[in-house]
Amino acid sequence: ATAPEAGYQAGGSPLAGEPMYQSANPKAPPMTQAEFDKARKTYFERCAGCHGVLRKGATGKPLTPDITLAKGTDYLKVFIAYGSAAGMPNWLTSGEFNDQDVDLMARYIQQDPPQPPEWGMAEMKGTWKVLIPPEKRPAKKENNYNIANIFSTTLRDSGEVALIDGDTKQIVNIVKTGYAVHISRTSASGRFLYVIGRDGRVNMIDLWMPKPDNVAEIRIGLEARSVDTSKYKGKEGDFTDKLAIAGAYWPPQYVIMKGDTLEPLKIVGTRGMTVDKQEYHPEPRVASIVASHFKPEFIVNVKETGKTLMVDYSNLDALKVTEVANARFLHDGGWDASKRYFMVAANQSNKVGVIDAKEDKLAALVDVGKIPHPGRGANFVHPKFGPVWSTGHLGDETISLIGTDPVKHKQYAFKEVAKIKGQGGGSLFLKSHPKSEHLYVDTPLNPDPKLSQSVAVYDVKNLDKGFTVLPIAEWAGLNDGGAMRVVQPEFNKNGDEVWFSVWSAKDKQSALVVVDDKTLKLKAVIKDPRLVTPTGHFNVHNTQHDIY
Ligand code: DHE
Repeated sequence: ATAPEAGYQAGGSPLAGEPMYQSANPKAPPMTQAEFDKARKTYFERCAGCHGVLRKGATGKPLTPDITLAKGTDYLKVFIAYGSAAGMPNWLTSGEFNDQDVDLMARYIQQDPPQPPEWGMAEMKGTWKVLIPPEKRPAKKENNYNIANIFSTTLRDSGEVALIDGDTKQIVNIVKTGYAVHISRTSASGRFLYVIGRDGRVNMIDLWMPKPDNVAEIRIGLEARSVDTSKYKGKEGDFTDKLAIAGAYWPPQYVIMKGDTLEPLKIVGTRGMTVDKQEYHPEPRVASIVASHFKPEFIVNVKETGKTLMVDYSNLDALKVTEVANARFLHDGGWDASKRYFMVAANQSNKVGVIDAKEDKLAALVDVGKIPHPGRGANFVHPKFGPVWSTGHLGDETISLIGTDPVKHKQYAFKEVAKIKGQGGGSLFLKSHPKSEHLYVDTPLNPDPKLSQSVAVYDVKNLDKGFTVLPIAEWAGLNDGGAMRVVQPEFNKNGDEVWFSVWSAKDKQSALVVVDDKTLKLKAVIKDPRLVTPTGHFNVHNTQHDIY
């Protein structure tokens, strides 16, 4: 069977379209130029997400020629065709590849990996556009929207975000962004939204405009996933809306930009040694980034080296980076309720690293279930364990609760204090809210449509009671028969309703479903032909204040 992660990779790397020089390895089976070109495209679309651009391995095994040549074509073909229990998809038997494709890919991965181009200051400046300069922007809010309750919804396959008024449920604007757009984050003031596409394009949207729209954009790399903005205000200065940061998968680097124009100021590469074996890694991708509330610092999580970088942005000319040893394959994460501890999933290590943002050190490495995937996680107060942060898992059905209060609940702090049973594996996101008594857990990558189309809800005061199932996709009332996945709970500003995406294929109807948090009843369904492949959604207020 195909592992859930394979579906998760669908969409492919934007590097597939980049020109690359491909040389033949004299020891490898021969290939024509046309075969190379076809295989390279397939590799970036299907394989690079797990095995890496340079095939050094990440969630998938390394596939460098020293390894693949020793295995040989016949051996490799079996793996590609039938997959493995460790998570390799069965490309032939699933019907995605035919026999020729399998043979082609088995020969291709014995060649030297081609390297995509670098992307430095000149390339960034070449793509940087200030569409509306700061002095021409509104001096005050020029619309009647309650902008704190606007949702920025990712329209993944149309390369846009939908800005939706959370009060009226009307679409405010559909804004053009990067390819296979990924996440939105807000500035510290809540006025600006920053959106990153998988192609490394960052868009900056001004919510004070009569019709909120792009005011600046830039490409910070050829492939990327994360963006955030400076949030520190204190004795070392007021950095509200001053800086933005984006992290790239390729080239492996992060860039700090001016918060009002996206002018790139400082680029820092992440190539280097891994945390455990201390081996050189040529493409450590930048995963989640958050802004510290304690210090003028960005917290940058580097996937393949397993390091968390505390980047002090107070003096970019004498950049101080504290390198905290964490665990490999850092991915997504969020703050605990006090916003002192950043909880980040080291997904293939089955651990959550706890970063103390006040002391700039690792507070703990907590063993959890198989492939934790929290999004930003969910915080709530447990009757016994006190404040906890929680994560679901891609690889099993459990939800892990980790105590986060080292003062009043010391014995539970930074330990997995409970494992609760969920609907099934394939969970991506879960959410609660300080005003809610519920915890919502999605399972969009579960192979059973019943589970991928519904969510589990728990009463946080009575977790032993088990969960209630909300049939979100059914409530959306979409009748065109396509595959649907229900993804990412997100609360509104008041914390009394929860939004979900019903994510259908690009050519099929999708919807957003809004649930009343008190009654767990359907409150609204938002349908519009412009809502193409909605996935993540980000409430301005909750994102601005890191409430989850
Ligand atoms: Fe994401 C967050 C990377 C696939 C929806 N995703 C993140 C973060 C990273 C990441 C590093 C953390 C960003 C941060 O906090 O700064 N995502 C990746 C991948 O590498 C991966 C596995 C494969 C890929 O090809 O991109 C991937 N992600 C997906 C999807 O298929 C999802 C479900 C749908 C989509 O829109 O593409 C998806 N990822 C999200 C969302 C968040 C996210 C909604 C933010 C969650 C939040 O609450 O903050």
